[in-house]
Amino acid sequence: MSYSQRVYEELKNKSASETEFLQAAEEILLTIDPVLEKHPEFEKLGLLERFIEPERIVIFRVPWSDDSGQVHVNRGYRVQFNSAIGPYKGGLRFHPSVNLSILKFLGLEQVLKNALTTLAIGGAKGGSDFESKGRSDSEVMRFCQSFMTELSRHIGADLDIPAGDIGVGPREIGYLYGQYKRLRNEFTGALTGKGVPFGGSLGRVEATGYGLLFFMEAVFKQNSINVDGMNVVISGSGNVSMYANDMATKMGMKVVAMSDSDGYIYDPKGINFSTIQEIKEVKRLRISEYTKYSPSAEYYCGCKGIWNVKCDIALPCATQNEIDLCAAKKLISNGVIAVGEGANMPSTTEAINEFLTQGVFFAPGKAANAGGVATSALEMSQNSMRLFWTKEEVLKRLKEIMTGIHKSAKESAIEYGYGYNLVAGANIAGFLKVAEAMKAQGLV
Ligand code: NDP
Ligand code: 2IT
Repeated sequence: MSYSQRVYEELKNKSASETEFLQAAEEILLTIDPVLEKHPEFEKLGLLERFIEPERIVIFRVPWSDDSGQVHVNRGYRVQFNSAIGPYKGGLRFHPSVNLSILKFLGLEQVLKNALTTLAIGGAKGGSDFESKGRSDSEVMRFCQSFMTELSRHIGADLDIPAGDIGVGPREIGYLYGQYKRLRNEFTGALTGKGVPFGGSLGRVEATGYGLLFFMEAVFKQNSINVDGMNVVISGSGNVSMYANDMATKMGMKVVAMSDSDGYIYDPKGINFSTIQEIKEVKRLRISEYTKYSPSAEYYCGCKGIWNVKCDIALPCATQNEIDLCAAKKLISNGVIAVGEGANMPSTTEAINEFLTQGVFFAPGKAANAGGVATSALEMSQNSMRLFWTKEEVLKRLKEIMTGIHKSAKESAIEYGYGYNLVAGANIAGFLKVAEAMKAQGLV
């Protein structure tokens, strides 16, 4: 049994119920064998065992009261996964599905993703099983204040810097930051994704969606694909999806379908970014509202059906495991040529294997969606310098970073015998950087 297989078997015994975490760990462990063969010393150093074990996990109670005075209790988490190459960095997710398995998978992916950005950031993830849908702004504020009252003991500008993820956008980051500042009595960059007037970076709100398209542009260029007029399907309609739509449209593609967790819209004329922004970001309504703005749009119940829509390019930007084998097969039979993951682990293992064996160009999330955290790191730099860069400056750096990630994933894949396999390449490039840092820092 190889070193990676042994470590995976041990992990399965130890964490049997953590299915998402096991899924993410398996994908990484099973692609880095050629690296482990080249570095036999890693086994004696227990490098893999340490790599897949979070450095620290904090779990805490979050009590808050709703507008009627009723008390609710949610569970809060922060998984500080790895600090070998920089302070812990990664988003907070507020969604009823949140549990330790999901946050550990997200934390592990974040470690490699952050390494790929080339910036000095370790990996973390956190959040709560809180559902903000249907809650008033003051309820969300009280929840955020309670959450931060505990979290503030564990984070800091040089220690751990949370940001947004599902259910945590500029509104939540604003409330979280206000409470952090009040408790710590200091104005430091302990969160990213802040509002621009109080230390946020221009371009951060667009960064993940734009970054995904910059990454895909590198994939298209590499493979001489002309995307002009091509049809794109984007799942979700939140932060990542919305700005993916904006940049895909700006690059000459046509976004024909988008979704939320209730259903999806199809518009053969192309889905208008500003309308989606108005519905989702400003009014916080459901995607079905879109049909009121566009007579050519149709709404269908059930979010999974979106993968039946014929497209050239699919950009899953909602949540984990939204593309299963059946959806992958449907996309392929409808002629999809490229899949770019804006979400974290939106394709199941079986779906990824299907894309790779059928010759679909596949961009894995930890590489393709790294633009958000990379721009968060640019926000940290600006906060430390107490300077602001222009949006042009930030987007220029973002594009360079995304092109660089594509290059290093491609080169690592080729060097270790995988050909143009960006899944293996991203895992190898990210892992090598973290592993070398861990090795140099001794047994910690
Ligand atoms: P948002 O909360 O802004 O939007 C999430 C979108 O996905 C909504 O349309 C939501 O629909 C839908 N969604 C959420 N959960 C589910 C579910 N279980 N089933 C179906 N649809 C669902 O989140 P983001 O856009 O920030 O994040 C989307 C994905 O991108 C996540 O995987 C996240 O981890 C990843 N990501 C985010 C980054 C960022 O900077 N924000 C950076 C890198 C990756 P509804 O409104 O109905 O809940
Ligand atoms: O998954 C992710 O990379 C994010 N949610 C962004 C994290 C960040 O720190 O900006």
